[in-house]
Amino acid sequence: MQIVVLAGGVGGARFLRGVLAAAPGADVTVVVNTGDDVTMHGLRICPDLDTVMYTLGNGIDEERGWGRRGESWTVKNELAAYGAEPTWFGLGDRDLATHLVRTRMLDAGYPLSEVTAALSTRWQPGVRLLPMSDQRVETHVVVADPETGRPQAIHFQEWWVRHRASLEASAFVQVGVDRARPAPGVVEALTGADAVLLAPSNPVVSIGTVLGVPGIREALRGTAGRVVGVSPIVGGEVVRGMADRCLPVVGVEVSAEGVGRHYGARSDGGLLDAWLVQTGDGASVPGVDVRPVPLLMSSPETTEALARAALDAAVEGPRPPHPSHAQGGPRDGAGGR
Ligand code: FO1
Repeated sequence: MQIVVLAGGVGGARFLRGVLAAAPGADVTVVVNTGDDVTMHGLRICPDLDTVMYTLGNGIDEERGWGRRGESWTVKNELAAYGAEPTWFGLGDRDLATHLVRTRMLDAGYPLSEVTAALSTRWQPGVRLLPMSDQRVETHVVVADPETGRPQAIHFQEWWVRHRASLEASAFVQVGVDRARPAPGVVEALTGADAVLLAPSNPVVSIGTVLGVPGIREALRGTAGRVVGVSPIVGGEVVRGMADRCLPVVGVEVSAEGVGRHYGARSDGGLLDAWLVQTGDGASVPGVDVRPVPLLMSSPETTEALARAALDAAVEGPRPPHPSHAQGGPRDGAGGR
């Protein structure tokens, strides 16, 4: 079975663990957001690629959800002793080796997709890890300058890490996306997939950024298989991250229904054939097979069950919309879980 997953950082990486557990023999390709990428202290950092690679390679710090387990911060502290900005971004000693190898390969002219494949040789994530593009795309956030009140754009990492998304954002701009092309293998993987899954990642700055690369949305909509999304919003709340700070900026309600309608029905120019929402989160998304399932990835078992529900939705044909589903009521027998 050919599975393609669009993913961002922490939520996407956790979901992928479930996909690998639910479909051990499948051929899984992950198309990862690179809009969070940033250059700091002269090094190119790819947070979402690294989070997926470390998580599936069993090197992630589970508590933080980013960076390496058993990390130390000697270099970070030495940089701070020099007053070398940015001091607000945590670069761990082990993590630095990844950025040093990646930066050296990029400087030597290797495209990001080849660099990622080389780094994955060590980590063996068990999936084909593809950046959404080999061209640089960076998400910048338009905020009001604290002194002058005038709009200014800051890098997503500064907004998220330095300011904890506390600055009111008026827009997200994916700098360079117009010149970006899907990385090698992305379109082919999407076109030939039996199942395309939208991980429960940030619909705006992660999934949205991937879909913004010219050619990716079209390839996804034209896929041979079914497209199944997993809501990142549970009970009107974001489980982790800052989707609740991002969705209002693009005029989307912070709810499973809001995000489902934002992605839209594939039969109506949108993306989704099916949409997994938290049991009890009534969500009506016209033209989409909405399936209430337990969404919280609180253990390997629940994560695997969620991934299996997504794959079930991908392999079963469209089910007749059942009135009880709209209210997240009990499952019917046919195809229910
Ligand atoms: N997130 C933080 O909240 N604080 C940090 O200091 C930080 C450092 C960092 C370094 C490398 C890396 O790959 C990720 C890092 N992150 C940090 C997480 C990162 O901001 C997020 O994972 C994504 O960009 C958002 O999904």
